[in-house]
Amino acid sequence: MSKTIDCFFIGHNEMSFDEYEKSVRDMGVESAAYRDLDKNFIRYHGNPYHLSEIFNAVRRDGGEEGSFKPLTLGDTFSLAVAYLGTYLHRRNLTFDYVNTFRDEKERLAEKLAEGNIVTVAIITTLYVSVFPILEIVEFIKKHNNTARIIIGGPFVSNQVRGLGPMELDYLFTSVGADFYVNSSQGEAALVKIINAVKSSRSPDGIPNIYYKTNGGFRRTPVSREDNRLTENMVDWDLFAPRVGGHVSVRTSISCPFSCTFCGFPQHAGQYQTAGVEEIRGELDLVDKIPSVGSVQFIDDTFNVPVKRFKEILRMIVTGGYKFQWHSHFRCQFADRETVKLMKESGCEGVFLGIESGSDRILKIMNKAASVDKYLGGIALLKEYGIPTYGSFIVGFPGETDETVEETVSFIKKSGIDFYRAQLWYCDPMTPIWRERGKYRIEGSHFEWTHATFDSKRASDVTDEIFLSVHDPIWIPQYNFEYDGYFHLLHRGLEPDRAKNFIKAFNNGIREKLTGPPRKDVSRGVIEELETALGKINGTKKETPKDYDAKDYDADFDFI
Ligand code: B12
Ligand code: SF4
Repeated sequence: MSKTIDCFFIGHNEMSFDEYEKSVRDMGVESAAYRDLDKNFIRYHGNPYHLSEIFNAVRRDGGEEGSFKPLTLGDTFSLAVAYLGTYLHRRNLTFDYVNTFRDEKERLAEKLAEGNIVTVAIITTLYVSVFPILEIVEFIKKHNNTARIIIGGPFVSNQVRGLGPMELDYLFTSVGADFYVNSSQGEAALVKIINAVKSSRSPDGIPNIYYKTNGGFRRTPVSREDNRLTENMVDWDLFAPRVGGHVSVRTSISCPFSCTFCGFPQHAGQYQTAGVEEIRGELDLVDKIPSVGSVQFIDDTFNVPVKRFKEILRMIVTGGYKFQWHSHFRCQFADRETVKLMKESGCEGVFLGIESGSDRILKIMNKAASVDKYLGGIALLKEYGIPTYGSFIVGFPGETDETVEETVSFIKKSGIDFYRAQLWYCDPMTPIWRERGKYRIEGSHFEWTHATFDSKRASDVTDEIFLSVHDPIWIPQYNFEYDGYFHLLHRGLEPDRAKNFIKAFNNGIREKLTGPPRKDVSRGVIEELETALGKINGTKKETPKDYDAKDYDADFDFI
């Protein structure tokens, strides 16, 4: 009998895009949600393909099947698995994992069948629907009937915030797990659940959970977890053999700002940061992993406070690390010294949450920024050759035709390399909701009206921007985002080719939105895509040999 695994983590389940597109289409092709999704895919061989899938398809059709590893979200190692695994390991609990469900089903089935797993934990970082979770639970139950199933993470917290007690009980019962953890963290609850299961104790005294009883799910009292990031920097040595080209690192939790369209700081709890020495410790481990070429710092405001950011950058420069990095960046705080250090430390690009080109809207958003400051920051980044991506919101309360014009003019003239505009998502969990009387906000989510705009018009305007502004380059969101651009580069595509590939894909979407209805994208667009990919220089930066679980099982000394 192999050693007991106290907790088996299941990372991201990338659902079939075909089914996802159908489920959103069921809301109506004129719904704002579908129109938003429509700018993320083209039709090929009769099916919808998002940008990563079309990259995979064009390369496969070009005859690269053998050694080719498809581009998926799993290319970035799950930080939740890394973080929770480290946390358990430091508490003498054993763990194992699959980084992605879809790609590692075979291994997962084998592991589940061994019968030595105490609990299975389902990570929900990127789920906005229950379907990927249902598929995982069904799979677990098919292969194992003793392990207790625990679900936590953002999906669970979102449901708890949005549903009433009866709906929640119905959802939890239908999903079929034994425990649900409601916390923006949840690692402390996880340890307590595992220990309770191992010693057959009642989980009743564990805060922030819902657990199965004969009469439905029992909820325990809420008490915010406040685990210190500095006490749980990820021990990448535990994962090194199975990490590919990309990892995420976080140096802070939550955010010190309070933009009125964003509920993140409130959910994520008190803002906390790790010190430079702790970050150095983690980056030393990351850099030791031969395959890692790119680090994404996931902090929402990595460059604030500025003094701390410069210290981190100096540390990276001194460390002489081999990886490049990208992050979110608040460019209104950019100064020459910072940007120079960014370049020297291997910054490959930044994501700018610009949101609007109108000072009046920025004020309503409480962005603590101005158009002038943005322009100054972007100019500096450009001077040092750091690629920039700007993200914009259309239709925020206060928006008018004039402010939209200001935003369009900003997108065209600011000098950013990439952008995307998205209609405002009216989330009742965000600060602006408290001012709904003032702005006469009616409806929510993707269907809303307010005193000066409505979601239908915002969708029209967003389409117009997409159709008319070709430079900078629009980057589709679904399964790609700005991050996807770096993945293309690290797979050996030259920047111009990667840009041409994205442009060709956008041309396919424009053709779909404006041309006569057609079953498939035109041959002309496919040729553009093929030309952009050309012959990829696969030897320099291609992700290393495909991961094969069998090669690495011997390395599991943490189990
Ligand atoms: C990086 C990132 C991405 C990258 C992911 C790259 C990758 N391959 O990993 C990209 C750009 C692809 C992405 C995409 C999306 N993202 Co995103 N993303 C993030 C970001 C910045 C970091 C995620 C992360 O790694 N966090 C670090 C880990 C450690 O935190 P965590 O997952 O919350 O896990 C902690 C706890 O929640 C808990 N936990 C998690 N799972 C479990 C399970 C159990 C059992 C337990 C006990 C605990 C537990 O333990 C962890 C340690 O405390 C977050 C914002 C943020 N700062 O977290 C948004 C975020 C996760 N994304 C979000 C969204 C909405 C999306 C999109 C849906 C956007 C869209 N409309 O397309 C897509 C979804 C994917 C897709 N189909 O395209 C939302 C929320 C998602 C949700 N589940 O509700 C977030 C929170 C941003 C926000 N403020 O709204 N994203
Ligand atoms: S949008 Fe970004 S900076 Fe603003 S509150 Fe949200 S996480 Fe913080």
